[in-house]
Amino acid sequence: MFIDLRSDTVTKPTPAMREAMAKADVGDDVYEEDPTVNKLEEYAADLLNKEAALFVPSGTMGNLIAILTHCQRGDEMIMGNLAHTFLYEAGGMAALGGVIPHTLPNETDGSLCLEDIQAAIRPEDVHFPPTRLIALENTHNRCGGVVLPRDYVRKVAEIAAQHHLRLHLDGARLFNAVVKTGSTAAELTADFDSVSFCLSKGLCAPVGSLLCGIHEFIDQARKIRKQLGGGMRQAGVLAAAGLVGLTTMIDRLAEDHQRAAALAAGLSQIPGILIRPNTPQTNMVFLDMEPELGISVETIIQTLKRDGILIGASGTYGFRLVTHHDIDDTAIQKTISVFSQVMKFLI
Ligand code: TLP
Repeated sequence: MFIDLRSDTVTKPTPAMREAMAKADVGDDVYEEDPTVNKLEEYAADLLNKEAALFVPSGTMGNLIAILTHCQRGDEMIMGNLAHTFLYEAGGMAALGGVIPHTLPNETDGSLCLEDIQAAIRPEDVHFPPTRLIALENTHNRCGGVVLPRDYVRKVAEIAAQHHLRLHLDGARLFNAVVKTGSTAAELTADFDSVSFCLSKGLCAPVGSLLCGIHEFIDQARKIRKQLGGGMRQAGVLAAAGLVGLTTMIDRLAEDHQRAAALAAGLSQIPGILIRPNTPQTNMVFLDMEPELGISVETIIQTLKRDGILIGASGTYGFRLVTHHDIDDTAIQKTISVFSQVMKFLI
């Protein structure tokens, strides 16, 4: 059995989820007749204090549907150069929506400089694509699983409102931000026109995300989900697991955060290893090797794998280790000790 720290996406459904899946009431969700999906959507909308929600197969599809719903072909959206939607969603916004990503450099805290945002908004001019949307991410994955400050979000929302732009949140790990800050999901998402969040990461459900917003937005989003082939039929078996995740697994994320802190503390003692500044805040540990060691990331990944530990690469000299439900204290201690031996051996 591997200690799999590559991502929290690797979590398996819990016994309670499997039981709920087996017992789920189902119907045809394209007809909006799946009672369990309807229950999940209502629960999610209430939790975020939004009018409505839509169950979608993945975080990637949630973000894509949001973009396609807010934007027309040729529109521009403002986002971070380290945003998941820009880096890791296969360019869906451009490939399928003809939407142009206008990227701005992400600061280390996951934010975009407010002046940069102001400057990126296009004035009305025949030469320019219209700016339609700003997208933020919370927690911010590539910036280290960091939490976006609420007062910052408020300021971005003010800019968006001044310019009649829509504001979308990729909240794949929104509940990690909830647990970290002690704010409610509704508070953290109040300023956004649309929010997507994932059930299949730290919350352990096998599949699915929710896209939330006003009724009119969700009605259009439902049509676009159908266009993309994301209309599911007896999806209640999946929604049932999602409901278990949302009702019982949120508080538990605090354990992942504690273990990430313990992991970072242990790894920081290893010569040649540098934990990225201001991290970990939630369940992700990002670290770099001192470049002068001349050790390749792949060598470390393969050596650790031989010892039963899976981690991911991040950049030329770096790694990402993500804690989750299947990582206990013993796994943390073993990872620190094996990593330390491997580094000693290679230096
Ligand atoms: N992120 C995955 C990989 O794609 C990198 C991971 O292992 O972290 N938004 C954010 C912020 C994400 O981190 C992810 C998944 C998604 C969206 C997409 O979710 P899925 O995988 O459900 O399409």
